[in-house]
Amino acid sequence: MRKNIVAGNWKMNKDLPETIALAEELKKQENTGTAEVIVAPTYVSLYAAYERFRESGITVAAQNMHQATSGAYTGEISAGMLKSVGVETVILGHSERRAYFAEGDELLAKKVDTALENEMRVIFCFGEELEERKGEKHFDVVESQLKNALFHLPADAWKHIVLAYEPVWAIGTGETASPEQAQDMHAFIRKTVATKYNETVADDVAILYGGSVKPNNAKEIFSKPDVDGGLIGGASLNAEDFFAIVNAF
Ligand code: G2H
Repeated sequence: MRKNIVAGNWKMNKDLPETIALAEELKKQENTGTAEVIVAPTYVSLYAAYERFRESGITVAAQNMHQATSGAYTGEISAGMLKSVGVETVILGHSERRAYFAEGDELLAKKVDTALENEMRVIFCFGEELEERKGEKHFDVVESQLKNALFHLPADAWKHIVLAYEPVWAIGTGETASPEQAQDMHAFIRKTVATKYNETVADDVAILYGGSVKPNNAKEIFSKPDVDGGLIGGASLNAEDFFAIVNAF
């Protein structure tokens, strides 16, 4: 049975002292609902966050990683390095990585493989751009993103995959997909996974929604049957706001 997950993607925000301060605030919050809570600070703050959250019920994720295990890749971070600082989950394929760092599905497929080889859990992000939605290509785009980056995986690898549908036009724009638009796409994603694999794989995979989720819209979005959680950007930088979203489950 799939679980509910609320993950905070801090993006390039919060230096080390700010990370520690926010972690202390987050630890004061009470999780009154059913959602697993994950936060993704920047690389330099991961270990400090991991230490602060130990035994708090909150776990730490990285926002990216390199596809190679080690070597001459100046400026990059490997899966093994993440594991060595207590990080077991990695966000891959975020639209900002795709847009600003030219990450495409072929590269992302390699990153997914490396993460899984290192026994990490992957939060895999994908979603269509505004023009694609306007041109009614959004279902095709999403299907091809899944196919190209994930459908080479064997069925049993899917227990380590979390999907995060993030329509690019709703990211950081204040514009949210309506709960119905989110539900329609999430149901399509689940059906696509069921067609490629089987009903069990599709039923068990958590599908998060991301894109301007806030305390005032989380409950309605999360009430949809195929929305199993959220990947939260802006609103994850404030402890009360983030937990208002966590507790929308
Ligand atoms: C989408 C989301 C978090 P925001 O990028 O991944 O950010 O909630 O600020 O739209």
